[in-house]
Amino acid sequence: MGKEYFPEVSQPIAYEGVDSDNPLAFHYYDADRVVAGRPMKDHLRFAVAYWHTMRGTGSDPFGGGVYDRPWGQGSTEMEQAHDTMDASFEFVSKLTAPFWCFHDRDIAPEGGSVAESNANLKEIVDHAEQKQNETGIKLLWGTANLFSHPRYTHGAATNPDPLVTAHAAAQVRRAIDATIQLGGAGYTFWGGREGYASLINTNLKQEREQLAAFLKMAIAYGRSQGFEGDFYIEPKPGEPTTHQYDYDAATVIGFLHEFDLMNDLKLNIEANHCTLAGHTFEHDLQTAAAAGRLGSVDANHGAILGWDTDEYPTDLASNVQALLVVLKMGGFTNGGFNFDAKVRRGSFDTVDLFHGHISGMDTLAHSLLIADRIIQDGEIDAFIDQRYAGWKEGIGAKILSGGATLEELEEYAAAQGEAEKRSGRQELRERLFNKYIYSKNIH
Ligand code: XUL
Ligand code: CO
Repeated sequence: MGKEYFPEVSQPIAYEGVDSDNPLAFHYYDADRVVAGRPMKDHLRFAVAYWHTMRGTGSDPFGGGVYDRPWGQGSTEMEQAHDTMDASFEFVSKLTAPFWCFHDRDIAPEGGSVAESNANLKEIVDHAEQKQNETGIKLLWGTANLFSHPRYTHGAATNPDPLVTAHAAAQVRRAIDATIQLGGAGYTFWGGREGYASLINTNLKQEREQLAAFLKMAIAYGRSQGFEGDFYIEPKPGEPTTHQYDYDAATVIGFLHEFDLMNDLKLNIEANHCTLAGHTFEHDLQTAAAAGRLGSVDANHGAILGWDTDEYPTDLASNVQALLVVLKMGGFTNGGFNFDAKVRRGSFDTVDLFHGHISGMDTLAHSLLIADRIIQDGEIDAFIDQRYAGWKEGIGAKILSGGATLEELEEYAAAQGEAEKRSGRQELRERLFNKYIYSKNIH
């Protein structure tokens, strides 16, 4: 074995149960424990995001990097890239997460030409493939960074200059190749700078057409190369552009319908993006799942700062609702929970990367247990079911099936008289939901 980057964790993180006081142990995540018919690890399919975990510097809008990572000390960028890959697989192995995720430019530096960038990427992907084989860690999804390079300032697929779009296409082609070589279960498109700041200088109609054409090209390429995994699109309302074309789950579903892409892409829903859009995490998850298009999740949390702070998920109530959606759709196919999360600027130590991930994994494992109990108890579902009982038969069923008319409904309303006012019992439901979180002692 080469250099050890995380000597503070000598053994893989183990499950020790809720009574453990060991911070470097799981208190809820017990990978092989069977819940709702499958092991926890297969429900949750945890992935570590290379960009935040390995390449995060602690920079924020008010100051540059503050971490001195031991894997960033090599004398050339390629040497650093190789060291970072080794460090990453050591981290993910010790964390016992089964998957990782990356952008092309996280793992290998951009070169001075398309050919050099491609060669850098290929060299590091070969290294990653060897590490995957050694450790058994798999790739949840790959993606291309189409937002950091200055050429992408006005967008990639939606740039006014098709030469910029061609550079983006070159990157996506090779990122898909890399994903295929690494056996990736998915490939993600996040909008990056696909949006605009002002309509005064923007052709909105055409930019959306450009984006659709680009996605179609990329999907056709992936399938022609034998990629059988899922393609995801990840909604986000703003940041970096003021108006992103992939604002939220509902907007993306409309876009997919408009451009006949509904069968080609699923959604990768990120918690902090939902809250930035003015929704809850569970709202966007339910919206995607209702359309049959929930593919994967970027797990994180955004507090009150008002930007995409990518904190580790710790909000049990919200994540229980997330797990309810995932369990009720029958679990992920190719997706999973990718920690698109980072340690705070002041969390300087490499051990903080473990604390963040362990915290997130335990939150989601605990949420899984609670969601499973809620489904088994059936009380919450029974209440909702009862609330909509009128739609199961008679006039309700007729409306839903498309068999009713306005004239017929007018007649029905006139004959029945006024509808009864029925309480939605929100306050009671909230209290009963909280019992699952706080007082039923589920572990
Ligand atoms: C940005 C974001 C990305 C995507 C992948 O907010 O979430 O990291 O997940 O490009
Ligand atoms: Co994300």
